[in-house]
Amino acid sequence: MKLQCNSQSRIIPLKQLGDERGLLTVLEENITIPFEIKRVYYIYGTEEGVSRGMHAHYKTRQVLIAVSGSCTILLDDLSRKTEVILDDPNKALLLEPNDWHEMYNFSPDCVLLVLASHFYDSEDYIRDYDSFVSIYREGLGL
Ligand code: T46
Repeated sequence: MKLQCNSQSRIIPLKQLGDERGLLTVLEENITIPFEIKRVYYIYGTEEGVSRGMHAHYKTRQVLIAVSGSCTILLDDLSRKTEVILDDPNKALLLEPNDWHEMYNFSPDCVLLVLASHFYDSEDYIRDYDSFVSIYREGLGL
């Protein structure tokens, strides 16, 4: 399956395979996922009212999929802020390094699967919003 990423929404629709036994969705690096996958993690058991994220990255690209339940992602790439509801295991959200992101409204059954282009590195995080603005405004020449 070819990558179909709407650059406006960053949503990657995933192909659902199914038969009488149930459903199956495939993720392949550099095919459905537009990078080499170095790391996989998942977020679950999030309490009501909790927000996570609130950072951007220097290098890491990521794809987020709510494989169970739902949550909301706020994206801010300095040109616009977008809220995306992930509530379908066949809907993936591409996060670029310069996307400031926050995750909230987790349903109790939410399992948020994340595929990342880089190994974990705490130095790859930009956790201060003002720093994010100056780093990416300079980078984008805004
Ligand atoms: C992101 C969003 C979508 C590790 O040791 N290795 C890892 O690969 C990750 C992802 C986390 N950690 C440790 C670092 C912290 O002590 O796990 C703890 C929780 O991580 P954090 O507070 O960064 O979790 P979130 O949900 O705020 O953010 C995570 C990712 O860290 C981040 O890259 O983009 O999910």
